[in-house]
Amino acid sequence: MSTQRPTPTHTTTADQPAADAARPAVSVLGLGLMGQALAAAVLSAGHPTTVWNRTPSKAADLVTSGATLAPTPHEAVTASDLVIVCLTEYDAVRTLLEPLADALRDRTLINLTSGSSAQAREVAAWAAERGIGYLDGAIMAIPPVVGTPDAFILYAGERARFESAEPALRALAPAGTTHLGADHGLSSLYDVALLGLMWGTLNSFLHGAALLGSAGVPAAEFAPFANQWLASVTGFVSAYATQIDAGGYPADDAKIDTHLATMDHLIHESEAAGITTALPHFVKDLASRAIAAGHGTSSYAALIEQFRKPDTTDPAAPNA
Ligand code: FVH
Repeated sequence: MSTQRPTPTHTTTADQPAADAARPAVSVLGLGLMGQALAAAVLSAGHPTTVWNRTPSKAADLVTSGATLAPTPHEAVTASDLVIVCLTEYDAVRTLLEPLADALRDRTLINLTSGSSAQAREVAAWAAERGIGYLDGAIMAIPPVVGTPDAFILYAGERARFESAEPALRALAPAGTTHLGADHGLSSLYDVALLGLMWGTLNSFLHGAALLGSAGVPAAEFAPFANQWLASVTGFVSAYATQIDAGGYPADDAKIDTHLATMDHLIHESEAAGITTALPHFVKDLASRAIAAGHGTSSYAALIEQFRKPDTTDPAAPNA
């Protein structure tokens, strides 16, 4: 992943271009690590940019680069039709925005704070009741990547609202600005689904690195093979997605029975190396349950049925 970050153009506040249809004014509330990157990206793209932060000193670099620091959140909101908010969590967003409802009316509010789908839908309902256009977004990038072609940001909410904001939003993710659908909860759901994918993948890499490390293999020697294998795994993802949506799991590649035997090898090698077996045991448990449900000769995609079940602690329950 590239860590290139756009360098803000150095202009004085007086040089700040007037808002026009192509580059409408944008306000950014919240200048943590991410908020500063968001504001720098819109500023670099030529949008007149107003910023506000509870701790004003965090705006110093942006102001040097040409942003206008609003003394109050109300003044930040009224400076632009497009208002981006990125705080630590939703409760802080609600507390900040509640007294600004009148000022936000008829503007587009874009919330890029991480939270749950329920919180996103709740803020959307609050905004709808007050005549505020609302998009909820999930940033799939770290701050240095914002504004580069590697960034992608997923938005949920009314499509027409997204389309009118899209040209400005492209400043944040020039090659990855996507509308998911009208349900405001979708961005949060995608966010955690993708983060879960990342953690699952990284945990498996780390387990493999620990296993190979026990034989004196440096992680840097394992990494190229891990990356090559991950490229193959992306092919499995596409093929299994088709099977999941079709509700049938023909084992064109390997049966779950075959996977299970190899999972035992991973457990035994981990035991022999003196490293944790928690992850391979979890993986084997899922496969065993799928086999118990009659999917021994199905493809690996049949495990979806195990993921669809709630957890239970009752050993007599079918999912236990
Ligand atoms: N940083 C990242 O890589 C991830 C990438 C994916 C998306 N996340 C989410 O972005 C939200 C903000 O994250 P951040 O990295 O900018 O976080 P901080 O640097 O800690 O900045 C937090 C800002 O929130 C302000 N703030 C917090 N509570 C309040 C409040 N009650 N009232 C007003 N502002 C508040 C804080 O202000 P201050 O402490 O500077 O005065 C910062 O501006 C987050 O949801 C990530 O999950 C980032």
